[in-house]
Amino acid sequence: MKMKKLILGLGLTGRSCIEFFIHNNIDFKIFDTRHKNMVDELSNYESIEDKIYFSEIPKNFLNNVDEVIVSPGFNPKHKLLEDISKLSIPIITDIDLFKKNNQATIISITGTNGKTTVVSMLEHVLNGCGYKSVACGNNGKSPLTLQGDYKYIILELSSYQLEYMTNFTSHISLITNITHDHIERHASFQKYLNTKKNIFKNSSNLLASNLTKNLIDSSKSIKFFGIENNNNACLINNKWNQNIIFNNKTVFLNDNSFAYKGIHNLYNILAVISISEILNINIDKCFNQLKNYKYLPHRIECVKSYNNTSWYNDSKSTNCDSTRAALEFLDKNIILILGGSKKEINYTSLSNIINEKVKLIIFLGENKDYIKEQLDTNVPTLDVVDMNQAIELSKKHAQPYDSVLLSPASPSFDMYNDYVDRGIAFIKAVENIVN
Ligand code: UMA
Repeated sequence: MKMKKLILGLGLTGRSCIEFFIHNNIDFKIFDTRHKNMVDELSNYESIEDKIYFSEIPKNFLNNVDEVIVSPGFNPKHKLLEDISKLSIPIITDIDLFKKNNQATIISITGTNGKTTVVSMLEHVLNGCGYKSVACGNNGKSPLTLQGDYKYIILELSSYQLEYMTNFTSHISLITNITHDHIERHASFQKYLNTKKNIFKNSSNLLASNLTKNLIDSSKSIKFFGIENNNNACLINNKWNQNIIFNNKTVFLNDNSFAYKGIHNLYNILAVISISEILNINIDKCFNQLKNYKYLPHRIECVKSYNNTSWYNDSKSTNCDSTRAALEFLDKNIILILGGSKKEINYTSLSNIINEKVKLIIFLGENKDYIKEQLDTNVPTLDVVDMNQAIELSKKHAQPYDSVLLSPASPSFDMYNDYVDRGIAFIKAVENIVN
């Protein structure tokens, strides 16, 4: 019997695998748990219609399968994955497929927050220093779609990807931070943590921020970077550092300086400097490149200032730690738009910072009662049904020098396709209403 590859999931990942298999003349079929009419843009696939299976698993479906490539969003508890495991059919990911066919130097990055910013900052620095590099993976650029040769491939890896990956080979692996997230997928924090730590399995250089020190086995040769509590020096592996100092808005290296956006971004900058150090890139050159880095949208992005009130889009925030980072960055008197789709999160951790910085919470999204039950604050609250109403009320309550911040600490799937869609809805509502 002629054996085939089986792709699980027809999203970005599955589609990149289809292109790869067609290009390399490898036989395959695809299964997606959704009904056909729930999957977008199928018109490109009319010629391979007979290879695509939706929702129902045909009889003897696994009989001619010799390898499975699983998409990160495919439900790990799905019966088909159980059957695949019982039959001991190897399961890999698009990342493994990519690594097998590409010889570039790999830099792998994971973490609960900051990973997309770090990979894009690093891509900016390496290209600026003359090394052709690309950031791909969880940031939305599937590695299998890359064209041409690169000196460095920067892989952003989510816990969903690390769960099924088999090839962890990397020149450098880095963890930005690990806090409570994705518990519904991984069942417990410990399991989530262990999955993240997979990134260190076969790496020549291990890096992690000092925020993870208590979580990671330091008997391994991990170099930690981060900020020291008692003075302004930033430490990288407790040694080179003295030249980098910072205040709460600016980071300095000798006579050179630039503004950074919040302590969490200082950590991101230190991550990039640490990697550059391992790659033997001159620190002044790296610093100069970081100076002209443009932050990604939907992350504490100031979209409008009107009557001395500023509106910030932080739609990327899907957990408490990223919302806390945004609240820490902004001055007091914040009107916070909070909430979205429900996931297992402990919102009590936001109570103190909300009491300190927020003057009004506007709740938007299906988890508003879940958040309210947990928050211990005296801050007034309002409920709204859509983004327009949120912006209308924020405009009504804003005084000069207040900030309005959309930082939901929740996923967006109750009302939007993803955080980008939610951020765009915020920007449009601000443009239409605030004038
Ligand atoms: N789905 C089904 N049935 C299936 C397959 C998928 O219902 O058979 C659903 C999933 O539950 C999910 C959606 O379809 O809601 C997309 O899943 P997918 O794995 O097919 O997604 P891709 O389009 O391939 O995108 C994936 C990553 N998605 C997820 O991890 C859910 C993207 O990360 C990543 O950019 C892309 O591969 C390229 O590597 C997104 C993400 O949300 C941004 N990541 C999570 C995060 O950052 O927190 C982990």
